Amino acid sequence: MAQRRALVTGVTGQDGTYLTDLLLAKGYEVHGLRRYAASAGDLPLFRLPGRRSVGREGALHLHYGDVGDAARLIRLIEAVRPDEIYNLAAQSHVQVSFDTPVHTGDVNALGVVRLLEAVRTLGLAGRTRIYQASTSELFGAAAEWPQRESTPFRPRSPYGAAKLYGYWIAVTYREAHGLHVSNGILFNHESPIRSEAFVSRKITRAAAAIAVGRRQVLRLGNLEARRDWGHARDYVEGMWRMLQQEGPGDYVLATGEDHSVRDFADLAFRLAGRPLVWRGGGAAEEGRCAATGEVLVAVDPRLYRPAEVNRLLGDASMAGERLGWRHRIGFPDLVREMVEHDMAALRGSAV
Ligand code: GDR
Repeated sequence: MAQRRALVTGVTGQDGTYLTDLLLAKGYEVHGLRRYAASAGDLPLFRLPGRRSVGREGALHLHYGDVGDAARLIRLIEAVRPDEIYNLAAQSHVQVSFDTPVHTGDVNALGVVRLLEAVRTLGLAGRTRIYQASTSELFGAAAEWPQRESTPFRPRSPYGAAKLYGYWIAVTYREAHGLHVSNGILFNHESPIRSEAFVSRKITRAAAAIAVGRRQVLRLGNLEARRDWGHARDYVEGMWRMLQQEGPGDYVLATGEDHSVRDFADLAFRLAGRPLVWRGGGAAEEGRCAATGEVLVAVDPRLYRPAEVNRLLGDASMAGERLGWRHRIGFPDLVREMVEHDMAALRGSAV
């Protein structure tokens, strides 16, 4: 079989990195779309712990561009003629979307239709399969747990509202123009290369820094929020499986377990050797060092969101039945891997 070609937008992000590693390891030629930034360093792929694609760097091609630029997308897709496109480019931060709603809509909503329109215009509907990065934020305030493909969407942020458009325009292009486009409705997925802008890595980095005496306090927002946290390595495997199906579809990927932000902090600090005891409640809540009583975690109400998504919990049984997908890495192993990585990095034995 001829070598398969994939185009990955958002190639420098956490998921773009894990997915590129997976695709290269499977023998794909991978084309990555990245935005130009004068200060951008090395591709995160080259620093990925446990990388499987060593020796296949020659099959990776990077292209500058942006899903905001329709002409660029058309030229690039025409040149690459990919078998598979993974649209991972996004303004991915929910809180930031409240401050940048128009930009978030431009990238997360209109970016999707620019890409789909490029594939359609180029007459590649019969050739190119597309993965659209949809999200559990579509469920937002839905009052049904666990959430599955049939749960009504009720987004609660400019991020979620923009992703809702992305979801439906993908379905529309499938039904109207016959594109093989699938939505992955992914619940939160983390890893040692997650940005600190997200609560998981913010916690593990801080727990490690506090444990080695380089920092004193971690400030968090809502400790009660509950999420279904999995590992990004498992989730990119699910993305790939969606595009190996004869027909397109929409699939939830989740672990089926939820934990609070407090649970995450509790476990991370325990693994870092500084177990916490919790005192107070709401904005006065504190996580104190069980041994010394020092305050290690404090609540900062400025980190509360204008509208919060209180609880997300997914049911991935459809992905289990149709894709043979199941998460392998559970919550304790995820948190352990992240804390161990951050402790090792701080001790100078960086991975
Ligand atoms: P989320 O992830 O919004 O679920 O979106 P994030 O880790 O940012 O927040 C999870 C929950 O933690 C609460 N929280 C804090 N969050 C951050 N970032 N920083 C804090 O200090 C903090 N304290 C408490 C939040 O209020 C929230 O309830 C992620 C993104 O990757 C999206 O792109 C993706 O679509 C979804 O996951 C699935």
